[in-house]
Amino acid sequence: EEVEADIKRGIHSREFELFYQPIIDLREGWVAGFEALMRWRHPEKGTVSPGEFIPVAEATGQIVPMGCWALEEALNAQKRFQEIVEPHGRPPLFMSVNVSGRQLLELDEIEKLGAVVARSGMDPQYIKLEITESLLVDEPMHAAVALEQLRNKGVRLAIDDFGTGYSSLSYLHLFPLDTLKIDRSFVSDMVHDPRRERIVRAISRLARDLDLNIIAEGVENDEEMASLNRFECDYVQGFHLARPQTADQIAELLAGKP
Ligand code: G
Ligand code: G
Ligand code: MN
Ligand code: NA
Repeated sequence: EEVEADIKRGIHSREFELFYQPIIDLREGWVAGFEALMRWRHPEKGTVSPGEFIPVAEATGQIVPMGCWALEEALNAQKRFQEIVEPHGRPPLFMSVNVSGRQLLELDEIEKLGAVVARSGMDPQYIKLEITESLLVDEPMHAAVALEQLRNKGVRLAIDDFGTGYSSLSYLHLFPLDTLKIDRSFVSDMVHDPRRERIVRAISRLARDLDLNIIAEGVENDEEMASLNRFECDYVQGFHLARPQTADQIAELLAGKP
């Protein structure tokens, strides 16, 4: 269809780009890592957000090669960023990359992701792959096998948008997860809605009891930061801390205050 052909053209014209949003260690106050977020610099439409093209790319299967490209590109950026902070004695920065369920349908697609990791030369323990909760809920048995396969490459796995699917609580123990990302719908406005705040607190406790790292998404103000501090949340991500930015902008930021 039309969008499919436009995506194909965009890939050939190198219009897709990754932005990187800093993820902050709440206790230390420093940048601990990044989430890579795809953008499409369209010649006529301007910057197109992933919400518009990822669903199409998933339906057509184009997300499979795009996802491989994104992983490779993000790991290059991670290497660049690490080289900036390393001389300052800082721990390695992690890189978190979104992976679509469509990329995990076949064994050799997973092997391709593994090959990209191996070729990068990066230590896989600092690479996180973000999987949406819905994938785990829709196809738990397939997902368990696919994630085990990925985990065997040494990468870490994060469950994204946690809390937005149906309850996947009964499945959590099935998956070799490292990190749980609380969806921004719970974080936003939680200081004005005690119920949302209690949900965030409960998810934080759950994550701690299951030995999972926790990242709160969509942090937009100091009040939210204070609550997340009380809940002993590990990491925060949101416009209040930093917006998604180009690799060049991140390099500048890290060089300025590493
Ligand atoms: O940056 P933005 O808020 O517009 O991103 C919206 C959503 O698009 C993200 O939450 C994420 O799930 C998805 N997304 C962004 N980049 C990628 C990517 O590289 N691969 C996949 N599969 N999804 C992505
Ligand atoms: O689906 P996923 O969680 O991967 O989406 C992350 C998206 O959330 C990114 O597209 C990013 O632009 C967006 N985002 C990041 N921080 C904030 C925030 O503080 N507020 C809002 N509204 N969106 C955010
Ligand atoms: Mn994500
Ligand atoms: Na999310």
